[in-house]
Amino acid sequence: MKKKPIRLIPYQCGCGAFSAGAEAGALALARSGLVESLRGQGLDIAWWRDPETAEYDYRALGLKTRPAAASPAREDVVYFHLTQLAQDVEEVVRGGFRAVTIGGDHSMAMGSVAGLAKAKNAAGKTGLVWIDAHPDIHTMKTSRRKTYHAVPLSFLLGEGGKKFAALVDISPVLKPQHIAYVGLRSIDEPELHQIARYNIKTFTNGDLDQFGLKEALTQSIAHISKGTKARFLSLDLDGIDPAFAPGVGTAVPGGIEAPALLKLLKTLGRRADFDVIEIAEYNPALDHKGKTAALVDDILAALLV
Ligand SMILES: [Mn+2]
Repeated sequence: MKKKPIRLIPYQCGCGAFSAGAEAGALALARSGLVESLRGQGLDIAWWRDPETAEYDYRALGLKTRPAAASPAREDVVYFHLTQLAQDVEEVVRGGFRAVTIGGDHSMAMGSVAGLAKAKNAAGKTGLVWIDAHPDIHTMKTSRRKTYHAVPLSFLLGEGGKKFAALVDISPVLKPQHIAYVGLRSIDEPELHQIARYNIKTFTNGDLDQFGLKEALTQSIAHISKGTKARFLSLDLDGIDPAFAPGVGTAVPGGIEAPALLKLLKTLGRRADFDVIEIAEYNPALDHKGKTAALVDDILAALLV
């Protein structure tokens, strides 16, 4: 089977997180030679938007400083980038490419998943594997710091209100039975309630210890493939243990071991043939000598080469 060419889409927004830093992720990966490395491994791959010149965080709206958390200006920045990301993913997928979205805080999933659903005419028929320490299923009411990277799943399930629905054009984007969580280990009380209410397939880190990562990923991919016509993998780097991925804003000890994950992405991940692969929450300022950047390179090589 001929491999689809790949286009990388940057999400240079960190305003969905309480602390700044993730907005610099795509640019740092571009400068560390991600595309050149993957091309060297035989892939047809290029940036859809060059991170060097693409719209950057709050500066995209002409602001001089980062707007305060929970302010209307903060929402404007996030929605600006989400709109662009949703359009980019839709265009890239419609163009016959595989899309890889590079963040950026995890609010990005609201735009990227919506973009895929639109491109494939798959609202309510898009499957999502979500590898993360956090379920990101707060609402703006329950998120303690009112951050957009805490709410993407709720928004995609139809709890984003009129403004978000207008932004993505389709709502709800996802059905709860088409989602699988892998690697959760920091779940807030209101999120536990959401997961139970929606009955979302979940493998916590404790479950991974019990069943093994291979079984969890096998079941997750099968689960999200049932009754869907598009498949999305969203990988928050904090799902991986901070020993392997230190460059994240909200590190939680005890995560997935990178070597085991890479091995399974090469087999199960490749076979799953995800339409869009998302790498979220890379924070280069917190990285240790490019360790996390090198891991991103390895993850994409495992899935794509
Ligand atoms: Mn996340």
